Amino acid sequence: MDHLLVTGGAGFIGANFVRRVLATRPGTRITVLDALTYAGNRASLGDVAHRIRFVVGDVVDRELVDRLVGEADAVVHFAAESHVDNSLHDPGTFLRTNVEGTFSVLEAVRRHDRRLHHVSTDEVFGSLPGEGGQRFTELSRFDPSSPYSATKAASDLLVGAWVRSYGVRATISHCANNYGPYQNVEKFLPRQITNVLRGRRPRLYGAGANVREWTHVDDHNDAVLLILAGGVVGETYLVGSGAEWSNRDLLALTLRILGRPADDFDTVPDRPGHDLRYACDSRKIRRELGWRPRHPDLHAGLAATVDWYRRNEWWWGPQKAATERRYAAAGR
Ligand code: NAD
Ligand code: TDX
Repeated sequence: MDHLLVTGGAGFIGANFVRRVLATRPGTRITVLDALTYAGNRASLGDVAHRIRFVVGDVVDRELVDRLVGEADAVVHFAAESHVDNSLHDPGTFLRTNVEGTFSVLEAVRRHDRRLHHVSTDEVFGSLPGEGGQRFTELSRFDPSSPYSATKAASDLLVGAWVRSYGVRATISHCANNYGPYQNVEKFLPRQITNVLRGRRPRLYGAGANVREWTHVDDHNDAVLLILAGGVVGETYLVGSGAEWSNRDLLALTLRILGRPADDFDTVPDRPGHDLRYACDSRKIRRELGWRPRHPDLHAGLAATVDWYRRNEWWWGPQKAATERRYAAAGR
């Protein structure tokens, strides 16, 4: 894996992935392919820009993807439209990038016989009941609720079919909610943190009873690297820290870290089709590849993340007003 092609490398998880590879495997060459949509930010790689090749381009562009894949040894495919709320208003963009974009990557890795890791989400499995402690496993059936998760599920099915029909060497991971630096301010934690830093009240959807499993972005990326190095072609791996929090409780913790009273937030109308609970059974990747979260303590990880947003308003400030205008238009 001397030369990695990282699609979506200017996004939240992709940029952290690039940084992690540069820090832990300094000999690796990296090409980032990113369309620099509203979610892509070149500044997330600003201080390491001289150590990578950055190609601004669309993952749906078959010719471009074919050339870049041919030049690399392996591909890590992060590029996607990633926000559920946006998918409710503009599903077409999600179909194009998430489905057609994955098709374009698959055709290129098929032609050049390159190793592919496809980054997916636990949202493809739909919602778990609030009670009973059930978890998604590698055998759970797809039951997506949103246009976002339906297009991710479609892309996963394409990957599986290309493995079986064409012998493409691909693996898939499904991770739960990530947190950490460089996450777009549209997402739950950065939105609430930056609201408080800007003197606005956080916004909780509905009663805040929805439960998410929070995994530090570096732990997710460690899992991706382990799968690339030792994962079995054709297999899928679920990744999750085990840290389950209701949105209400996580918001209370965030407010505490920020020194604000626990009730200093507004509730807003709930998200349509809002999945109640996600949780991954990650015993397979722990057992087979030795993955362990290095940031199991959400409180410590969240405090470090809050600190990062405090120190890096230059990074998130320019996105904030436009994001909140979009939320205001949707009544949230
Ligand atoms: P993000 O929205 O922060 O970043 C996505 C990146 O993809 C951006 O840099 C954007 O410019 C780029 N992109 C979008 N459309 C493109 C196109 N047509 N061509 C090329 N580049 C394009 O997303 P993220 O949170 O970093 O998520 C990365 C991947 O991980 C996604 O596939 C997502 O489904 C998956 N995932 C995310 C989470 C999470 O909690 N954020 C959890 C599990 C899985
Ligand atoms: O302002 C908010 N208030 C609120 O209560 C926002 C933005 C969200 N929420 C709720 C909705 C969810 O229950 O917080 C929870 C987390 O919301 P998001 O950050 O939008 O994440 P989610 O919908 O759970 O999806 C995330 O995890 C899985 C990522 O965005 C996906 O890309 C990933 O696949």
